[in-house]
Amino acid sequence: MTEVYTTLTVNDISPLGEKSEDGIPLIRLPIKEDTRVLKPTKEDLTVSEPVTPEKIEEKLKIYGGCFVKNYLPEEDCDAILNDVMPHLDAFKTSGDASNFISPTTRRVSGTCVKSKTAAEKFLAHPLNLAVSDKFLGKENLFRLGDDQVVTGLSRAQHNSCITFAVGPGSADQPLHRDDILHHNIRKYQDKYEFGGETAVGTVLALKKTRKENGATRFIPGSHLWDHYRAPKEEETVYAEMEKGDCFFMLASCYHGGSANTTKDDERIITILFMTQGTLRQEENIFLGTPVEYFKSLSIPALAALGLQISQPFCGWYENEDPIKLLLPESGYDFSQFREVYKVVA
Ligand SMILES: O=C(O)CCC(=O)C(=O)O
Ligand SMILES: [Fe+2]
Repeated sequence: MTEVYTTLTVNDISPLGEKSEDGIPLIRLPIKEDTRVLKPTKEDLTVSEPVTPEKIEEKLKIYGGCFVKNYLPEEDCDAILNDVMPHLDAFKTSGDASNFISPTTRRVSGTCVKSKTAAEKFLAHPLNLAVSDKFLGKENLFRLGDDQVVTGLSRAQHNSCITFAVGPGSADQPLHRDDILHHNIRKYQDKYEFGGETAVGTVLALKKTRKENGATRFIPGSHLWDHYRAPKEEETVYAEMEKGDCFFMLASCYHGGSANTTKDDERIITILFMTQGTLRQEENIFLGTPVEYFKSLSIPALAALGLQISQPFCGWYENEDPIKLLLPESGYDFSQFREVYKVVA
């Protein structure tokens, strides 16, 4: 293995104080030898039956992404589609000035508060909860006084859930990492290390997705790259899926929506991201959502939305865990601390 640096940070990017011919300021990036390219087959990337969180975890550690066939039944996909369709139809866009979202792409944010099926079946899917907790959950020990130790459990929580309808004529989205929103600066890794991931995504195909209609493309193994390596188109693999299949992806993995070169085949997917329970959520889904909606949800869905406290002290409302206040009849009790230990000298 070529020797690589592991200690550089974003501060090692130096502005040169000069501009290009078109007036854009120039910077210098550190150059590093990392030419690793993975070329897995579709089969390598697909989790075998019976699907377990451990099998998904294994693939994500190696490739940064993996497929789960028949993740949700067709009727759940149809129910989500039905719930978001009026919002999609009402969507007006002129695109994104930075070419990140094509003007021919319609999108609905807050899918988990616009579709109860999305919240209960997609967000609270046991595989999503288990896998996101594995990569994003935390459980640590903290001192109270001189001889007590408590534990605090911080589960993964909803970050964003957006339905995209990528229309014919949409262009390739630039390859990117979705953890840029948390300013996550990745270091080179030989082998996947837990602790540095800030988000885990699942892309659900609400219709068949294929290269021609703009399937998400991603770079297997790019979750192990440092902050400086540039993603190249020739390194990508297309996440082609049947309706109801899903693609798990670490946010540190390079990916992007692709060009839809068809005449009339809109690609419709819902992308859910989970984040750490101690980080700021990308979407503010609480503003504008009637409290009755939250009261109608199950405990697992509320917890996954971020309405369960992250032990010990993150996210409470009026000194209580929000779920206790939303569902007072449920007998729910999730205390501020998890367990108390006495220190053995
Ligand atoms: O359209 C897709 O498949 C991916 C979209 C995406 O990665 C994003 O908007 O961040
Ligand atoms: Fe993305």
